[in-house]
Amino acid sequence: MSASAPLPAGKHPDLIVRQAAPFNAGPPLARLAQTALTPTDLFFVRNHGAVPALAPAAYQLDVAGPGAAGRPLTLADLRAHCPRVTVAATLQCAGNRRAELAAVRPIPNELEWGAEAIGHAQWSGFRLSDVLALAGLAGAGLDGHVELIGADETERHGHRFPFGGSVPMEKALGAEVLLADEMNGRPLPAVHGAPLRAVVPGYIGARSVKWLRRIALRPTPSENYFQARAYRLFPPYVTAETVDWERGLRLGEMSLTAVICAPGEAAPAGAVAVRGYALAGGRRAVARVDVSVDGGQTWVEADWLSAAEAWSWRLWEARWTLAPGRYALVARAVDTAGNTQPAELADVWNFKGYMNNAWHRASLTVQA
Ligand SMILES: Nc1nc2c(c(=O)[nH]1)N[C@H]1C(S)=C(S)[C@@H](COP(=O)(O)O)O[C@H]1N2
Ligand SMILES: [Mo]
Repeated sequence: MSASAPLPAGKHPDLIVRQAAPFNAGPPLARLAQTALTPTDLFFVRNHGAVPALAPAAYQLDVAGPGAAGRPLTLADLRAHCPRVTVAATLQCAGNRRAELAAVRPIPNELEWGAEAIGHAQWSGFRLSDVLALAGLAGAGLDGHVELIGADETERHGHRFPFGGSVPMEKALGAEVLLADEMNGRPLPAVHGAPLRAVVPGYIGARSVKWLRRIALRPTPSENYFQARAYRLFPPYVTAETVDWERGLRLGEMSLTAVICAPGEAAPAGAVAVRGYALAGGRRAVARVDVSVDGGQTWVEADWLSAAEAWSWRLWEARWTLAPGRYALVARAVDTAGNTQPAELADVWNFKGYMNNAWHRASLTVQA
């Protein structure tokens, strides 16, 4: 890292920096697969603008909607009136694994993440449903959307505006959806959205809006650029030149994925352990991970290294005794609904580079 772009407070020097300013970085893959809970200093950071300086004592959250009290909420209000809850949840950027797609066909102007834009943490704070009730919005029903707007600003096409998005009301009222002020048992770090961020388990990371400034109930999804335009999924045959933005699928729940994290490019001959993570979208869970060392001709079922829990990835491991040579590793998951992943990158390629969940491949050289 250059002296002009220092590492944000509390972040690990081993992070792979994809962009220095705004700061975007994630951990080396081998480190990701080591612990079910990702240490905060290694947890990936995805920022669209500069980190806003928000003093906790002066912090105010605006809440708007039919019947809203109108008065902004302070952290003291939340702490006094909403029960504190803790949820372990995996956060994944919709752009995770974009580099593999960009190798198939270029994806200009987007961060080329490897498979490190994911992490699993314990988030503690207040249920969004309790905060809405505190603001006088308990009777809003299940229709509509909850808009979440941050305090950071970014620039697109000559306009400056805050990062934001929305979540369907039915999801927003789920007991797992939090406004968090703590991460892994410590105060939320500034780069991760202090003093208060949304955590929307099962959804793409972009909906977990950081530095939350405003919540609004709306009949339709947010008009914010990052909901209305970005984070839409297009088929491989649509390009930046031919796109009709309204036709793109608005991303919400994540898709099923599995990634090989270790042992890396080389290993000594003998016992070799292949490790990685797997994640199912929404409320679904991963049922099985298949791993191959011969490019998908033969498969073995991986063992679990972590428990099956709602909203959580699962770490897995498969072991072989391997002679010296080159091996083509492949991993794919199956979820509890029997869904599995597409084999080919070309089938999931899209010009924004989102939601790559093709079979994950890695090559391994076993040395004598
Ligand atoms: N206000 C704000 N919230 C945001 C972002 C942002 O740039 N600004 N990035 C989003 C995206 S795209 C992701 S993937 C997650 C990343 O969260 P993290 O940086 O804590 O890992 O935050 C989301 N929340
Ligand atoms: Mo993201």
